[in-house]
Amino acid sequence: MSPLGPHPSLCDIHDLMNLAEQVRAGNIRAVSRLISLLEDHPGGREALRLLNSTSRGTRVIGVTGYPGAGKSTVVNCLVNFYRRQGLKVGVLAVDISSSVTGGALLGDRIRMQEHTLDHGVYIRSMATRGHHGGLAQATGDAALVLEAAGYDVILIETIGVGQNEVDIVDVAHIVVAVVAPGLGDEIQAMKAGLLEVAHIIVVNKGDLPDADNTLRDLREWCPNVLRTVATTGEGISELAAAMTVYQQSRDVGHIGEARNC
Ligand SMILES: Nc1nc2c(ncn2[C@@H]2O[C@H](COP(=O)(O)OP(=O)(O)O)[C@@H](O)[C@H]2O)c(=O)[nH]1
Ligand SMILES: [Mg+2]
Repeated sequence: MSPLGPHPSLCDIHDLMNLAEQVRAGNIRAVSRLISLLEDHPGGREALRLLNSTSRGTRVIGVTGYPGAGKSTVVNCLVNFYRRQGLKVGVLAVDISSSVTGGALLGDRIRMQEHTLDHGVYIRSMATRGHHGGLAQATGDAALVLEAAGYDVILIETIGVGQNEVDIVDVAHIVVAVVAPGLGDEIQAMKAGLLEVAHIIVVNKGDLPDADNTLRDLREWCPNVLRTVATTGEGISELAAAMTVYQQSRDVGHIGEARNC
């Protein structure tokens, strides 16, 4: 069977090697096939070894937060930002439970359509159902495939609502929590969970009247809090700069494993 067929035979090492070679060449169809293969067959991880990729310094950025906070809109802005820098960008949208997110994924697809003609952007949703090795593993594997295929930045959108969430900290180098203003008591609950895993907190919807209060509240407790208005792109370059600063300081060992908050 062709390596670009639905499921290359796992027994046929030549098919897998051929697929791996096409992934390394940046072939988008081959990238999709290999990610699907890894999702459906835990044994397909052998294929990851065949990728034989050395680290390219790809940045893996996790964007998490409650539904409706503006994660997808922020991700969309970051895609535009990195594309303007000429970087290849992969987006993995993790849909932990379609019953929770409802039609959000469709909305995301429509929003992301502006990128679909751009070969420098690869967008994929990772759904819970049918994943043998767990969603965190499937997402981590997909990130490895994208890195081998030459992507410079990988953005992973997850919903941070509770125990079901992907353990984004294990997959991403940097975790950005997106918060909308006016959550009140929910913010207190988030401090104990979602915000604790974040390196940077973004108060999105900075155009709403409550944004100042939320910013002030969070800044008392975490130094790395930024305001964005993702619908206009305001604050996105500052967010990208803050992520670069964070990664540089981590790379030279100033921060180590410690969270900022
Ligand atoms: N007023 C305002 N609305 C926003 C902003 N960012 C996103 N939204 C809106 O909030 C809604 C949810 O955004 P979405 O990105 O889908 O949130 P997600 O569920 O966290 O991915 C959409 O209707 C967006 O247009 C913002 O900065 N200001
Ligand atoms: Mg979304």
